[in-house]
Amino acid sequence: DHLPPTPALKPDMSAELWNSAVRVLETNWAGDHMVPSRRLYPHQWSWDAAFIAIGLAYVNPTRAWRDLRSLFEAQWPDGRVPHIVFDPATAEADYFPGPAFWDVPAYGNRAARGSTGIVQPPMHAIAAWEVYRHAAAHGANCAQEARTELEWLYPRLVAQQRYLTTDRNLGRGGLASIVHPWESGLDNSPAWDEAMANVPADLALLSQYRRRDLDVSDAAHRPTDLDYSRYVGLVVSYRAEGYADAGLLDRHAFAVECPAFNSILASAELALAQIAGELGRTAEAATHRHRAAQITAAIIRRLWNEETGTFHALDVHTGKLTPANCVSGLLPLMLPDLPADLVQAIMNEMRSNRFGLPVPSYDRTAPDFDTMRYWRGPVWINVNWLVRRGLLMHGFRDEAEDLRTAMVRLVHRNGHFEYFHPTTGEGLGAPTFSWTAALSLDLLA
Ligand code: 9WN
Repeated sequence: DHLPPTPALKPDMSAELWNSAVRVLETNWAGDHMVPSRRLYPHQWSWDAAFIAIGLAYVNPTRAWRDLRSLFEAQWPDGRVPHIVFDPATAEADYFPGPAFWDVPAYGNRAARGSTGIVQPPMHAIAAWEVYRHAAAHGANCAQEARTELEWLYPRLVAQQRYLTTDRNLGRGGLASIVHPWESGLDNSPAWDEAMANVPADLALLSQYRRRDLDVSDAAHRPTDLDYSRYVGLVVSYRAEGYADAGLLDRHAFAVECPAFNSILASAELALAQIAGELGRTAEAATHRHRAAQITAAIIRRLWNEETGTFHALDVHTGKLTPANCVSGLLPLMLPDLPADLVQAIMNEMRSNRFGLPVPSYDRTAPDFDTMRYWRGPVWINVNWLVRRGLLMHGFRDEAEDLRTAMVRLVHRNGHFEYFHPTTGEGLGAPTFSWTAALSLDLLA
């Protein structure tokens, strides 16, 4: 059940990809932060900033730190890191929903810049540790800068974890709930279909606004209007009480525990343990390791499905696991303490005709597998990068190398697209997308 060995990459291919990735990151740099894409996403996004920093570490670590700092300057007093930090130089009409729609309360983010009130997967501790590890290669000044930035970030990363593990422990089982599909970063994933069916779809509400994304991308590649009407309704619901989390379950229609989000949450604790160790905070390092073990145990207890042999999202309102087989169910492979039988089950699932490498975002055999539409089929570089991390974590070196080579070829052949057609490899979505470029650098380094 092993793939045939892949031929080595040609040096000129690697050089071309490296140079084009650097150009994308140059184009998308906006002074003190990176935009995911100039036209489609003209602000700063949370988990994008983490993936971007991982790549910038090789070519411009100062910008990697600057990007993370810009994001965390917009952190809320309760510790939440907003999923978008708005650029005041960008017009409200250039992205929907913009800052006026989110209307976050004055006690919200402290920065002069506006933000949203929701979060995204907490990739930042992982990114900070990666950038720090690579900084020394750039000389003494960069090593010094890295130390200063890591010390600045550490308490903020801890506050982010506290918010997610405490205020967002809506299901009371030790996992963080997402309260909007945008919080998963896997926006229209079939993993939310069941839970979203219980969210009122108010198309009249949506019709009061203009979907800017449809002006700048192909509608067949984007979530539907029905999806968007629910997205907007969920913001209105969370916004009504100033994005407060106390009692949220009783007044908000969507609360889900995602295996990918929570695997990243646990991995962030492990990265914090390494950061704390580096900063000489030995006792705190042990606490972070303990928390990672607790989150891992809760993921297994709450999200594992014996029958499908994979992990699924849990709808907190109904207490049911959602049936869809999505890539998010494979991401607990990132967890170093995952028991061997569960690692094996994920590997079986990944090697089956439902997935294969590079992994699509959804089960290829599902009747509603959609090769074009966003998180319902296409291949994304960031999730494949996370899968590769998991493969390396558990010693699957050949598959990790095959996946690396496949990703490099995909991007080299098709461009730094936001996502890719899962059978033809055609580029879809935004054409010069920052995390595709940034993670290409990491794959080549
Ligand atoms: C909503 C920026 C973001 C990514 C998400 C991706 C997409 C936004 C959108 O773009 O979401 O947050 O407008 O569709 O799904 O993962 O962070 O690149």
